[in-house]
Amino acid sequence: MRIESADVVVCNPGRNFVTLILRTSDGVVGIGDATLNGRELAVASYLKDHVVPMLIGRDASRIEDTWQYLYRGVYWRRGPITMAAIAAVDMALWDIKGKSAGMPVHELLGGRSRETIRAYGHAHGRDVEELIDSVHARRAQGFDAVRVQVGVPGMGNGYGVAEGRYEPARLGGVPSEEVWDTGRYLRYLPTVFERLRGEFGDELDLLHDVHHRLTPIQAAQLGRALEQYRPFWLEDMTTAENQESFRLIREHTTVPLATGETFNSIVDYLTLVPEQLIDYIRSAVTHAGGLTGLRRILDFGAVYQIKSAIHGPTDISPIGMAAAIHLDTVHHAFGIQEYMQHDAIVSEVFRADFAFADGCFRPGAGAGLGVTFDEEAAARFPYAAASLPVNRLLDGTVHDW
Ligand code: CS2
Ligand code: MG
Repeated sequence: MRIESADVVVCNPGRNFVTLILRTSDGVVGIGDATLNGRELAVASYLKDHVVPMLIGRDASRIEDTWQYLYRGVYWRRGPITMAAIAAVDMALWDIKGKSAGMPVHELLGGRSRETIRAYGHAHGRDVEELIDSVHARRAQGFDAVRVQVGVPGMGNGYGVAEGRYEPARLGGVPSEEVWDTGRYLRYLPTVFERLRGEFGDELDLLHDVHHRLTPIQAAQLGRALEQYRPFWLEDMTTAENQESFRLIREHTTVPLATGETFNSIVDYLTLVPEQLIDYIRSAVTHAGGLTGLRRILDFGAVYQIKSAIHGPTDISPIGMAAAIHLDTVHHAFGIQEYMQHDAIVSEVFRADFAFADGCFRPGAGAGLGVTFDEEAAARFPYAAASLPVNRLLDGTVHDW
């Protein structure tokens, strides 16, 4: 079975997505997600101009060889653009293999290790009252784990908080700007967790995303201050380019730590994992080289009892979500799956067969990834430039977003 042709489709049913379509000589079609928020056109070009010419004529059954061919064969390894492109090819080839075998991808990966896949939802509010209402709404959907983000008084809408639905990329080729003050945040957040525990008790798992904004010692302070509220995890407490910085956090707090949504390679974890500096691996199938790439990372983490928490924001398409759910179904070191929930309009283009109910996913039984991509519908939603915000401190210094 040879790869005969490929298309790269950038569409915007409410937000931009990048989809790779591979067509084979046997008439089997595979699809993959290559969405990289705010850099969609860069990945689309990498695929169209550099990867697709390498794929035409290749044996579609050779998933591992194709992965290595695209990873080692291109010299310039790793990075978000490259690994998102490789991820899309990998997902499409697993989709083709499943369709050819008449089996869902999770059967190809080794079969079920669990019946349900626990998910966590997103709650946010401009203030604590709005946040509490948002948590109640997630509880009503059956979530027993909820990520909580809240505006900090005097700082407008902080990270993860927006009018209506939260979509991090804002329309326009130039980023919008947000303001941040770490001191106010560190003083305020413990009062929010105090209030949430008072409202929801101890059973509900509360997650929080710091989104890279603290120094290691500030992260240690926050971890200590929140320990009494038993967070399920604190995510991206500091930027992890310097993986060793997590040593300082670990020395001071036992709060579980999650990081890695901006990581795209096993190399990004070479200090964090063996030194057990984190408890959850956050990379996405779509950003970490696909099922082939991410499974390697999860296997590495499992040696150190680190669990998966595959990234599942709205800037991962339903194809990337479906691939994540297939891997969640199989991998022994499963922790939890993020589910930010796409707007209904997205299902005009992408129709996935996985199910969500009572706070959990159940994988579909359809062959391959179990997602259909409607190219005609996609054409009704053309790309629109959108950018992630830039964050500045009160004195104007650019800060991590
Ligand atoms: C967030 C993401 O879901 C999360 O944990 O960090 O929503 C992140 O803001 C976006 O993926 C950025 O595109
Ligand atoms: Mg995050």
